[in-house]
Amino acid sequence: MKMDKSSAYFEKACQVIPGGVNSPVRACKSVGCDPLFVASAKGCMVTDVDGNEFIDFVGSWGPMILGHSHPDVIAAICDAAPKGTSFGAPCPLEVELAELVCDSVPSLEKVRFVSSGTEATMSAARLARGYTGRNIVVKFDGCYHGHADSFLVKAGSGVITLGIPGSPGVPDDIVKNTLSIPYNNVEILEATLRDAKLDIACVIVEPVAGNMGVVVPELAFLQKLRDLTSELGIVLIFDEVITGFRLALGGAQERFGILPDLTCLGKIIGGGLPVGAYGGRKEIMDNIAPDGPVYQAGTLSGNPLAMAAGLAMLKIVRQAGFYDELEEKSDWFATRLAAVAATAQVPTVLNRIGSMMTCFFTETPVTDFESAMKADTERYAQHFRQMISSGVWLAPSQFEAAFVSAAHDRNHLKKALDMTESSFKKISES
Ligand code: KE4
Repeated sequence: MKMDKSSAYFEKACQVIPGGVNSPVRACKSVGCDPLFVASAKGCMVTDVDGNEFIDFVGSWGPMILGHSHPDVIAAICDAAPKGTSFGAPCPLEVELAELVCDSVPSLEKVRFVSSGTEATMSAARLARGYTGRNIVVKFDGCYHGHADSFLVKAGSGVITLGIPGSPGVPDDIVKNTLSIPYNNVEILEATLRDAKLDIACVIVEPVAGNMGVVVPELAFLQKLRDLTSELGIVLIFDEVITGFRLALGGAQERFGILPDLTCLGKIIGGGLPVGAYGGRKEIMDNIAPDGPVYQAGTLSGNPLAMAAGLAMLKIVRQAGFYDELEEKSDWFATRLAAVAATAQVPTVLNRIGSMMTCFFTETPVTDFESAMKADTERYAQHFRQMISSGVWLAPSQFEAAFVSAAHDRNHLKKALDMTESSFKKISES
């Protein structure tokens, strides 16, 4: 596969951008190759600067549920742009999108737009602390909520871990108020939340984990989480940056019928432009400045172009049958993917819900961070390299989700299955 131009861009990029990329996972370090530079993307296809074309299962890490460059989204951006790209003042598009988001997501009475998922989760945690007057944030091993200091905590040794810095530059006294405990473990969850020594402000959870690879929660775990946080006056935050408008119009909370106190959104709601959001009950949200004392702000929050793109995207996903069709297509694909793996005798575990899935190279069920870490990342890297060279773009990490979009048709999916079969054959022979 020709990569001259990508290589040249990467060399130049490394001179002026750390690691040559603006987000670490894009550097493809964990899959042992250099990144390809994208020239354009349309539908489910991505074209790199050397003219190579790929069937895309990354979808910009989730936003591209309609596929790339959807005509309605592009038209909305082109219509908004000549009217101005940023006002620093409220505009009608923000109200329209806020009304649509609140109408779509069951637990939302009010929503505040920001410019990334990180801003959304960071602000939601601050609001929970301000609203409860408590300090501790509980998260789960393997869940990722963006790069705000208090979330860069990795599980330390033992089962209940006081946060230890997950990155240099995050001072101990920031993370001492973050606890990371195992996902899907009801006993440890109850022991932690009932520990009277802990002044817990909130629990933040990915209602389906996407950042250790896809891990679907036991419904009893999520329900217990909801019951305990309600009983103990702890704010429950669903980080639906991935699952929002992905798993259903109302996200995981609609799919599972469990409503959080606050919800964080991102990715899909911006139609590919930088939008994040956090929202919830008026009683909590009215504590946010300027109505309340909890401060949060942003120059580009509610950006008119991003609002226009988000509105165009949401109007399409709200059309009758959108999620049924995506579910049917994703099920068709995942069923055959699992069969290909079984035939090739390559030990894999496929975790899927809706149109998000991860094929773990492991023999044991993946139900939490510990079991996810048993996956064979070398085998995944080999699979990634074989697939990219045969025109299928997967996430450059075993611990991410693959996404099916409305733009993938049966031919695209059949080609991906054929390429998977030949890749698994090579793996089983290696
Ligand atoms: P951003 O700040 O990257 O917009 O969103 C942070 C975030 C928050 N919550 C969840 C559940 C997320 O998945 C993310 C970001 N997701 C990663 C990939 N899984 C973004 C890719 C990247 O870091 O480049």
